[in-house]
Amino acid sequence: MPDCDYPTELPEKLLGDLRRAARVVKGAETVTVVTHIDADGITAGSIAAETLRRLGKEYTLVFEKKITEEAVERINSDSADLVWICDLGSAYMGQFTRSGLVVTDHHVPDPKWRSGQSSLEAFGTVHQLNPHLYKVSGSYEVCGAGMTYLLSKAIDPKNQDLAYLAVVGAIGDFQDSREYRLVSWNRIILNDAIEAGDVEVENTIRYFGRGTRPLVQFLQYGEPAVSGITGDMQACALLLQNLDIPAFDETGAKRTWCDLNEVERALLTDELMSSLEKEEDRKALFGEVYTIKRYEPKSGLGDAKEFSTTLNSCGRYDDAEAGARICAGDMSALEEAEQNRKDHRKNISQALSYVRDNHLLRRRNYVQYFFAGSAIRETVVGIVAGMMLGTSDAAPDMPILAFADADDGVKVSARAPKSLIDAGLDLSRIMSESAAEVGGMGGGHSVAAGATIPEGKEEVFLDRVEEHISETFSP
Ligand SMILES: [Mn+2]
Repeated sequence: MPDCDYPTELPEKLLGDLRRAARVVKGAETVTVVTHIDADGITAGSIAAETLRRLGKEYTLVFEKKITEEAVERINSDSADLVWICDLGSAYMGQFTRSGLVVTDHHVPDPKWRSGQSSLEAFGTVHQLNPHLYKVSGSYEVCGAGMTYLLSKAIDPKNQDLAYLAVVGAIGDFQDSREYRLVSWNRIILNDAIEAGDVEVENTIRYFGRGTRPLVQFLQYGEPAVSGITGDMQACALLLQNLDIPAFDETGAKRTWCDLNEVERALLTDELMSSLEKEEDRKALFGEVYTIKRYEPKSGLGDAKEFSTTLNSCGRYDDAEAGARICAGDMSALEEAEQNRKDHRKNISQALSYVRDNHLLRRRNYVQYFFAGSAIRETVVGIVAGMMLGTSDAAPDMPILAFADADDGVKVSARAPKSLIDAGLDLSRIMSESAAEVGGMGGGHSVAAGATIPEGKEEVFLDRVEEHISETFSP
């Protein structure tokens, strides 16, 4: 799709709103930053924290898995002059009663707040910066870290050197999965990062793990799938052999995509591209990737996708702080992250086998689902659901819902195949409405959404979800 379909400049209204919010941040002496634990949240929180550090403010950085009633209470009673919430908060605007609040988020805002507006806003102390308020998508046009960066830059243009973190956040939130590249406000932010000399755009194979995955696994686990190669380790090794591309270097170390020379890359690209029949798959396979220039490819931080995966693995294992230290350039935190990442891989593959070996996947008319109970961590159950969707056990044309025990009820993670999204399915709305109908809370994005519902309501919840889906697709 040509660039002209997306804005290449930020709207005046946003710039005005950013300037007003920037004044509030600059006017505060003490600030509490509250942010989400995923890659987008960690980069957002890091941008906010660094911005405040540069301003000489007294600040603390707090991570929340999500906004619970207790979190709302903590935010409302926080004694800091200002609470700056990143990558969270918009859905709960109506519940915040404090003055001194800035929210930089991209999730669907609380509709009541939108129409009614908080009375505090009249005094200029509550500012919500969210793309939905400007009719811009929060799924592929800008993320939480992006909104946080835009405010950071409005506070001081010198903060352009933090733009690369917003690029990492956007990639972490799959904002490139619609066009296979960053577009719209994300593109504007990307251009800032390029101009600052921090990011380079490369056109190449978009498989995960350019710098860290051994070549065989790079091919084996790549998406989109290439028939005869994907999922088949021996076929991948054989392909490399046939193309005369050594899988090991002279020292016996496994080579990665980044180790390949131009000729080797061209050969492999050509082989993969010519094996794909669908134009859409070819677009997904070959396109933009984002290189973070300050880091070595093998560090796990040299590519935006790998960087965000490192941060996500920190967050999922209750160590978002290590992620924030990495964003601040503290390389001792990388070792911790590496351990987190190993645990993460092991956990996910064990969880996936658990669901498959025990034949937990069930099918209804419109959805497939499984109950993981306490066998799978609620923080990884969504990934497992997404991976299940790609296996032969699952129906390829149905949303998948995964249930796992959580501290405050039952966590539901939902993923939908792209074909259904293109046909108009909005998981975010369905999860939010269905959850509300059984006394829970939900939301998220159109392809990936979640909810927390009271224990014992699982079946009723599934009924509600099915009703909403059938309404979407009935004429
Ligand atoms: Mn986000």
